[in-house]
Amino acid sequence: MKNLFFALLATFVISSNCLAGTAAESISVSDPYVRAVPPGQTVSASFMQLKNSSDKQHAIVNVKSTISKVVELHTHTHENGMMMMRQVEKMEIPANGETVLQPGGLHIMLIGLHNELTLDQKVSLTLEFEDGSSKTIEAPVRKIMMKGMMNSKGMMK
Ligand SMILES: [Cu+2]
Repeated sequence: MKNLFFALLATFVISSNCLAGTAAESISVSDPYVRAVPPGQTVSASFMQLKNSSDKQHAIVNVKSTISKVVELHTHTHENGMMMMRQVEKMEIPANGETVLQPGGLHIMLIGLHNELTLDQKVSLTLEFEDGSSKTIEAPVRKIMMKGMMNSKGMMK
């Protein structure tokens, strides 16, 4: 009950804009998942939707996880007709806006997986924000169709 009271109070304070909350308080994460990969593949990626309920722009500046040796923030760019991945310093979430991490766009790259991923396994990811706050989420492993990334022969472009 006490927690509910504080949750309601926090919501009121943030929505009334008297006091700006931390990035972790302002950013909500929905539908996070990690892409299932074939056995032997040691690289995967995580996707999710990030919503900012504050009047201030926030950004993810780092992600930590024990699932892989390295975790990087990536985006995709088209160069000479090829889809290339590129590391980015941060992922911005605009004030009162949304940023979507999705196949073919922004993603959290998991490099050097320590173990094979199993379907529905929960992967713990800690999102670190520009103001030093952080949020830990559980992203289940899911099979995904690489929508829009296959050509007519079903090959990756
Ligand atoms: Cu990548």
